[in-house]
Amino acid sequence: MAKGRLSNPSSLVMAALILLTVTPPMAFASDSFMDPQGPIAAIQKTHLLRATALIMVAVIPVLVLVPLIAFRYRRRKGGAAAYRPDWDFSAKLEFVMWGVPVLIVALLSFYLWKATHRLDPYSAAFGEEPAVRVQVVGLDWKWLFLYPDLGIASVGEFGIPTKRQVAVTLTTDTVMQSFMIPALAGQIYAMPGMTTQLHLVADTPEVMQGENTQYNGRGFTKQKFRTVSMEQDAFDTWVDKVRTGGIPLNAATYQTLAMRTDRDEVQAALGTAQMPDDALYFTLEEDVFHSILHRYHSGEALPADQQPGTASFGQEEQE
Ligand SMILES: [Cu+2]
Repeated sequence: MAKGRLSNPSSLVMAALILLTVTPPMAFASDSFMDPQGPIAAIQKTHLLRATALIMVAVIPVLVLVPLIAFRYRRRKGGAAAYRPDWDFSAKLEFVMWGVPVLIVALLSFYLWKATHRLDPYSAAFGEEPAVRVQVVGLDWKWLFLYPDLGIASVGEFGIPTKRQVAVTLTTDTVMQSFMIPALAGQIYAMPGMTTQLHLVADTPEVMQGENTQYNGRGFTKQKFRTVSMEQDAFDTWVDKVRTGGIPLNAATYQTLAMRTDRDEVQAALGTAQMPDDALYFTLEEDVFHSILHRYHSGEALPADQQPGTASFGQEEQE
């Protein structure tokens, strides 16, 4: 497009389209429930489309009738429209005007009730095999994934097997955060000292974007991760890769990890050649998740220098 022709409205539209299609690194990762990669997001999509269709039953007649009525009953000489100044009630009209919305609300409530129960993040209703357990810890500004049964942990890359239920338990070791993998399952909050749960299933091998959707400071925009669903064989290989390439997740490495750093900064501090450029691999010896959780359960306020997310725990580098 020639420079200087942007004043043309169609060029502006073109420019907007080009901006939208410019590809950031994650652009090929599925990142919307409108492109579902698992049954939960698929039900969410159906639910949205169904609700939209139902609401259109009320919206479309209004959009069509308002201009029609305005045109038909406009003031003009010799108009054909009936003039009835004493008219004040129509049973037929009242029936339609109240009946249709009542019906729509009833149908919407029914489907909402069904979807709410079917998609309960706490229930494990998808798949027969036992779930893969993953513990997720929100930090400034990354998500830590702990696989207690596999003895591994990762940051920046969330590997899951396909067609198997993944049971996620979440907490944070800093402020409240909101965990979401749009293409797989909806948003759930994580809070310090508490746990929440989410269940995920991926249908096919795919790379999906996951994120934090609750603003929490400087590194917020970088608090994203790749969710990689893999066939069971590939998943086992990935687990081995994390185990052999990982560094131990102990008090010292956790201290570095939990500082107020975005993923690139913590990568620079802890990354090794055995890890991808945008992920950290750890081996897990202790029950890190419960020691994180229990630090908030003493009944006493946590000293500031032991609280990730505070300046005295991990002073940010001044620019
Ligand atoms: Cu809470």
